[in-house]
Amino acid sequence: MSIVIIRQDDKIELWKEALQRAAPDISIYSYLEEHPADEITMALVWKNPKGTLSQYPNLEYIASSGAGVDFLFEDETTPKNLPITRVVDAMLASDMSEYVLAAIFSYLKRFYQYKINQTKSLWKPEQYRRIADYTVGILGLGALGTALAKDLVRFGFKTQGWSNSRKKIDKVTAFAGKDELAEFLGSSEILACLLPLTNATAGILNKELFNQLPKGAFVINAARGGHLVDVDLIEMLDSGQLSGATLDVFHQEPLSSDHPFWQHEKIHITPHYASVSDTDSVVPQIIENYRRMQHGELLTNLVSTDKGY
Ligand code: NDP
Ligand code: OXD
Repeated sequence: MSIVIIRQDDKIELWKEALQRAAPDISIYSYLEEHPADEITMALVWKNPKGTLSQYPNLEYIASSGAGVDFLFEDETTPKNLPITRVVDAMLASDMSEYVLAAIFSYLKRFYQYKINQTKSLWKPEQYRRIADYTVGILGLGALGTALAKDLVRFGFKTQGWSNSRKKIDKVTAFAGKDELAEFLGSSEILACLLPLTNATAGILNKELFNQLPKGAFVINAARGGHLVDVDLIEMLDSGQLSGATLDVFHQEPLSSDHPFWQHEKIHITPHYASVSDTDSVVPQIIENYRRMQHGELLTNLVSTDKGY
C-alpha cells in the first residue's frame, strides 16, 4: 500500500517531504519517478494529466490536494466508483477570506480608480462609501463561503449568501436554490463567487445574472474560470451595469497574454493564488484519511460524486 502524488507544477517534492515527515512508515512516490504501479492504493492529485489515474490497477482512493475537484470530474478517465476527498482546511478558508476582503476594501476605498488616476498623474479625490453602505452577497456558503460570511459580519457588512441547502449563520441572510437566486442578487452590491464548478454552476456568472444585480455592482470571482462568461462580463462592465471585477480564476490558466481582460481597466487580475493549500496545515488530514482507508473506516471530506462537489 503506497501513495502516489500527481500534479503538474513544481510542488511534488514539497508535498512528498511533508507527507514523509508526517508518516515515515508510508511509501510515497512522485508519479514522475519509477514506482510500483500495482502497490499504489491512494493518489494525491492536483490537476493531474488526463489518463494518469487509470494506470493504477489497485487504486482505492483519490485525494484532491485542493478544495476543488472539478478537474477530476472533467477527466473521463478518472476511475469511477472510487471515493474522492478534497481539502477542507481552516487556513485555506481564512486565506480566501483575506483575498476577498482585500478586493472589497480596495473597491471601497477606490484604490482601483486611484491606480488608473496614477497612470495619468491625476490628483483627484474619489467619493467613497463605507462598510455599512454595502450588502455583500456570496454565491456558495460552503467551507470557504461560510468563513468569508463570518468575517464580513465581523467587519460590519450586511451579508447574505446563496447555496443549495439553506444555511444558518449568525447575522447572515441565507437564500437557497434557484427560486431564491433573483431575490439574493437584487440586493448584492458586491458579489463574491465561491461555488464549486459543476454542470449546474458552469457559466452562472453571465449577462442574465449580472443584470439582476443592482446597477454598478462589483464582482469577485475566486472560484473557477468556468463560472464566468467572459464576453458577458466585458459587455456588462462597458455598459456600466457592473463597476468592476476582481478575477483570480480563468477558463485557461495561465490567462493568455492576448486575452482582453488584461487591458480592461475595470478588471483586476490575480494568478489563481487567492488561497493555496499549505502542506503543513493540510497533510494531517491526508494521512488521517490514508490510515482510515487502511482500516476500512469512513473517510473525511468526502465529495459527492452525484453532486460533483
Ligand atoms: P464547498 O463544497 O464547501 O461549498 C460549496 C458551496 O456551494 C455550498 O454551499 C453549496 O451548497 C454551494 N453550491 C454548490 N452548487 C450549487 C448550486 N448549483 N446552487 C447553489 N449553491 C450551490 O466548497 P468550498 O467552499 O470548499 O470551495 C468552493 C470552491 O472554491 C472550490 O470548489 C474551488 O473551485 C474554489 N477555490 C478556489 C481557490 C482559489 O485560490 N481561487 C482556492 C480554494 C477553492 P450546499 O452547501 O447546500 O451543498
Ligand atoms: C483549490 C484551488 O480548489 O486552489 O483548492 O483552486
